[in-house]
Amino acid sequence: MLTNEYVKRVYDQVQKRDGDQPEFLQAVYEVLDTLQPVIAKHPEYEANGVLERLVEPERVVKFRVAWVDDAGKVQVNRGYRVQFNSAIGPYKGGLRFHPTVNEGVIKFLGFEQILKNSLTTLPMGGGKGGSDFDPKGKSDAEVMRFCQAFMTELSRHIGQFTDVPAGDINVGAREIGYLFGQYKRIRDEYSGVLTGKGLEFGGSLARTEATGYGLCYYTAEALRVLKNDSFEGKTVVISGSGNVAIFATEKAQELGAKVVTASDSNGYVYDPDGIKLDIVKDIKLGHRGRIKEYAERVPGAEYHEGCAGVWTVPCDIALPCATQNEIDEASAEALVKNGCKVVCEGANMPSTPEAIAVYQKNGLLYGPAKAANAGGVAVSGLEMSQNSYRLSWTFEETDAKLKSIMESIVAESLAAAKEYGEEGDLMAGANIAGFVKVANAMVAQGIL
Ligand code: NDP
Ligand code: 2IT
Repeated sequence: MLTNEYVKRVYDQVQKRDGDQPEFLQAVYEVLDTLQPVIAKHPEYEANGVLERLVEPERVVKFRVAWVDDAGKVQVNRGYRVQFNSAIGPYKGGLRFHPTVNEGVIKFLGFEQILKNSLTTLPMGGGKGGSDFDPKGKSDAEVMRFCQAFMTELSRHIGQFTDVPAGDINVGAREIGYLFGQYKRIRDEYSGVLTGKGLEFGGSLARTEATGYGLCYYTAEALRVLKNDSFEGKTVVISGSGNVAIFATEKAQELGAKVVTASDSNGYVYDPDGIKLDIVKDIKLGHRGRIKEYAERVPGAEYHEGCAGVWTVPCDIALPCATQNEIDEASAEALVKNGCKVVCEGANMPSTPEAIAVYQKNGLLYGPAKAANAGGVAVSGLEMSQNSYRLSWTFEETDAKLKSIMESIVAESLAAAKEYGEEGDLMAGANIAGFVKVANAMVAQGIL
């Protein structure tokens, strides 16, 4: 609950200005709520207007993306880039292509990204972008023309020292390749302006795996420190079957867990013997198929329509890796009832505030997205370093750096939580640790 007068005032203002952006309000409320002890202890933040500046993006770019489909028809989409905060580095964050994208969704993602990037300890500010373009059912040529049209405008606003986009939902290696090619053509410049690039043109080893692997490194470390436990022998429910879900499944299996589910926006599969990841990869990475196909190919596996049902599958650990607000109060209660003790978030803001309240009430180990999924952007930061050095590190070297960053995020979060009287609270700790660094940089740089 918001009790601090300054925090309340800032939130009221956000509500007045952005009342039509529910996801953004949700992200801001959670952060402001947990920052209250910090604000009370540091009057310099109010004196320097840090919070009212933090919740207002430095710049929002919104643009028309016109392209021609395979039938020769003109299509028009909306493009966005929210350059939220550059206090500790160039704007950095992914691009999402999905029909649900609007300004409020991009703003919630950009706001979360500020604190997430700060937690990685790498010099990256916060940004996010995307479009309401839906790549489902589009040909490669259509996706390419869309990406070229999108980058033609975006290229005016980004650059290796100003703003470095990457992937997110429906933006993977294919899209990053087309976007990179168009940037290079327009600017006549070969630079690390995007991360998640192909290995042949400046990409980093382990970036593809980074978010999913990082999520498991974070979860394993939190389990070790807080519960003296591990993934070994645990049953894990994972939602989604995209980039994050696939590599979270791979690492959880490697760490000795049995992952029993995979899902997409249509439904979920349950495999009591453990998900065969080569089949999921063949379906999703091989031919962009639907997860339903898994149950047609694997004897003993079941397919269920409706993606929310995945949270009714009994498990020890749940790793939501699909999208925002995918776990509501009822799903959280189903998880608890069936014995789940740990929820760590691969997706951005996958739990509603009511779901988080259920985790807290029942003493679950809860690892919030901005900490638990920071591995993707962390290795993006490492990709930027390698591009600057004009060299590339081995998979092992990059993966070891990722693991150590994820472990340090757990430690930093717990230390911050303890300092402000919230011992063991990974959510408050992540928000506080991420915020303090950004806030101090904002104060030091003057009123901007
Ligand atoms: P992908 O596009 O690779 O996969 C997304 C998966 O989530 C698909 O299985 C998709 O199903 C499912 N999904 C998407 N939207 C919905 C929806 N509205 N309801 C139900 N299921 C849905 O994306 P990523 O794996 O990269 O991203 C997954 C999550 O992780 C997102 O929240 C993203 O913001 C977050 N994230 C990603 C990072 C990265 O490096 N890629 C880094 C940090 C966080 P379908 O195919 O049916 O749409
Ligand atoms: O939400 C995220 O952190 C991402 N989609 C990755 C961003 C990045 O710049 O790698």
